[in-house]
Amino acid sequence: MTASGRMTALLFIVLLSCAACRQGQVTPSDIQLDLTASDKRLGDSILLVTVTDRDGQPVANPGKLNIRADMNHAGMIPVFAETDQASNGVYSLPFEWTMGGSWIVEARLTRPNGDVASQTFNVEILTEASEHDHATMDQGGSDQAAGDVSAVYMRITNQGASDRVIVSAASAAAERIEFHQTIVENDIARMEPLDNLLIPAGGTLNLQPGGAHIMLRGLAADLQPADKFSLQLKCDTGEVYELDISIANMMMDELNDAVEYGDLVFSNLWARPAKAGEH
Ligand SMILES: [Cu+2]
Repeated sequence: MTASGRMTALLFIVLLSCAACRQGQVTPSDIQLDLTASDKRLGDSILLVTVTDRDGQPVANPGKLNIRADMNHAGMIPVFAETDQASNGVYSLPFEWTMGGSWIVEARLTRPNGDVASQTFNVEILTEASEHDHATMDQGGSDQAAGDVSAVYMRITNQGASDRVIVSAASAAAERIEFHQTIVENDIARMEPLDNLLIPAGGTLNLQPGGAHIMLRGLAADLQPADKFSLQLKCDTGEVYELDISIANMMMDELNDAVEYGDLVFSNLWARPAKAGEH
């Protein structure tokens, strides 16, 4: 890239960076958390988390702050940070955005008395390349709202002696369902279609953020955290597996939802919350 191209790209990034927007709230009503990032480009940044009371005044001794940042869709391993050093109700944490894309950042404050206040924020880390990929993925789908996609993750273990191939998926929750693989190049994640999902004999396939996943497009209704929907996976043997998918912001430790169909064991079935588009 030429120097002027680089400048243009930088300008592009700066123009497209939007403020972190508050997403969900699980917090005692007398504590308010706010989060801003000094830099919303790939790489080093500083997260400023402000703790105020119900009158909007800084909280003097807020407690211990934990940060967990997950990528919304084409995700990677979560990034964690923690500190107990606040100055006049403001925490300042060095942080690294490891990928371009949409992030969900959870700020969790443990008060000195043990109370927990937690708040999640959406942060867009945009790059010229990720914008391009986004446009490529969405072509032909200009009628879709930005939130009109979700991804399903799960673990599938094959206890049998022969390979199994999942050839298609269907659900009343979405118009179109595709198998994707997330590819990371130059710190940018993009998705490539997969023809099918192979679970080798005696092996396990993990569908997870940053890897293979089942993509839902054209949602029939909002996918709300704590709700469930059903998904049917069709095997090359002709069998159809009926699965309950939990909707969650990020992977739970254990959902204890394992279900067996013959040699196959499905577990940790979850999907990202998302808003349905206008239909
Ligand atoms: Cu995808």
